[in-house]
Amino acid sequence: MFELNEEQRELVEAVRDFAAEKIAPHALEWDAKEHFPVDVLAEAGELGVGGIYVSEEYGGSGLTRSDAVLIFEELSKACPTIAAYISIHNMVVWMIDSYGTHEQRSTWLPTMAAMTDLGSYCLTEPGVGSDAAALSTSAVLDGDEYVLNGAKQFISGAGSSALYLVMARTANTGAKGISAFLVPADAQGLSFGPKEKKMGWNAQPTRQVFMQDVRIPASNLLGNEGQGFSIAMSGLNGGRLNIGACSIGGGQLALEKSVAYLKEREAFGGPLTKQEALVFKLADMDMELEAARSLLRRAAAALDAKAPDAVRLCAMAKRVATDAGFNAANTAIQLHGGYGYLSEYGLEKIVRDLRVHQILEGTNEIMQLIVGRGLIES
Ligand code: FAD
Ligand code: 2MC
Repeated sequence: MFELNEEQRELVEAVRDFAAEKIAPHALEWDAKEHFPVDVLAEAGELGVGGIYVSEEYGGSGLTRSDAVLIFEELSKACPTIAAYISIHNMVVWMIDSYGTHEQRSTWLPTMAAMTDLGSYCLTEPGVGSDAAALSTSAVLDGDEYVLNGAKQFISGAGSSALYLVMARTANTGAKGISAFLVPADAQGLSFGPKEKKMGWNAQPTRQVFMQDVRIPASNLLGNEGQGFSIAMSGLNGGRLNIGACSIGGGQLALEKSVAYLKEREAFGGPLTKQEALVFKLADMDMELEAARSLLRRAAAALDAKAPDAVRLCAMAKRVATDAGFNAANTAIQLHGGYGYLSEYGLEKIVRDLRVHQILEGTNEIMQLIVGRGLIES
């Protein structure tokens, strides 16, 4: 589980080269200018990261969750924001591939796997985040169409995506009354709020999504009526792993920058690496990242194997990895002194980007809730 095979090593190298050439040199500028690089995403699609675990038959790469966490760690060393958006897009395409009809899959997956069409995952609402099963966006069957009404909040990629995977209520039966729908960007009555001003994740847009009498063909229902919550949650299991991998990638880069900096920075008659207190901080960063990485790979293997404890392990890994990544990046700022606080050193961006990983795709408290419930219920 912990040693990469030959194919995985080649995959990691290809993604690392792509990220170093196409993403890393521009990451600070995209952040400052709030630029969403859709052209580079299409190039990432050519590399095969637009449908990592989508079947090859529909244009995907047919890889595993264990491969995906390697990919996201590498992408995120270049830019956690771009990596995380690619992960969200992958949640959407995986859900279509796993629960869609042949027609839905052949309509959407080839262009989405190529990332010439982008996807957004629409679960959260203005009044409902953690308690997702309480969502109120409605979908009512009218002849051979569903009519959707409601608002979604904090939707990544909104305004740029071609497809919105919307969770909406078809019955007043809690989680079991939720269904998933494929809403194309050109659907009448679909509109977007202004781009949110954020602490980080600036190289991807976050907007509200509004649906006012949006009519879509009944054939755009993904899976069955009432299956939407389960579809949404199963998409999130992999998303949580990937977001953890994005945090480890960002944290790892912060660690590497810190090692290089302490070797080079002189104070008190020698390089800062002579200060054992600082080297202990590096050691802690390394240990915590490695521990998180190991748990993440274990959780990815469990998801690949459809193991009964996969949900719980994904939740554990999400919390541990997003905390480890953020803490490493935050410590890196301290180790760089005043320079760590300057944008050009790239560390404050990592901290800003990784902070939200502790909040989204299920807050870290919700991860505790999932793990805690498992303990009490077993
Ligand atoms: P709340 O649920 O209101 O929680 C507030 C606080 O209470 C949190 O600390 C939470 O952990 C805590 N809390 C709540 N319930 C409990 C409990 N039972 N026990 C202990 N603590 C609890 N959503 C999407 O659907 N699609 C997206 O693409 C998307 N992208 C996002 C991008 C960004 C930049 C951000 C900031 C958010 C995004 N989200 C997206 C939404 C994100 O998933 C939610 O913000 C998150 O799930 C938390 O929901 P909330 O903000 O409503 O907080
Ligand atoms: N995987 C598969 N199934 C799951 C699941 C998971 N991770 N979590 C819940 N389910 C199933 C569960 O097994 C149950 O099925 P059944 O009725 O067949 O037994 C059903 O879903 C209902 O689950 P619960 O009874 O646990 O529902 P409850 O409402 O009590 O709690 C909770 C669910 C809190 C775990 C869920 O609402 C949750 O994960 N909330 C966090 C929301 C979230 O993660 N939002 C992220 C938005 S996306 C984002 O941020 C992006 C950046 C894209």
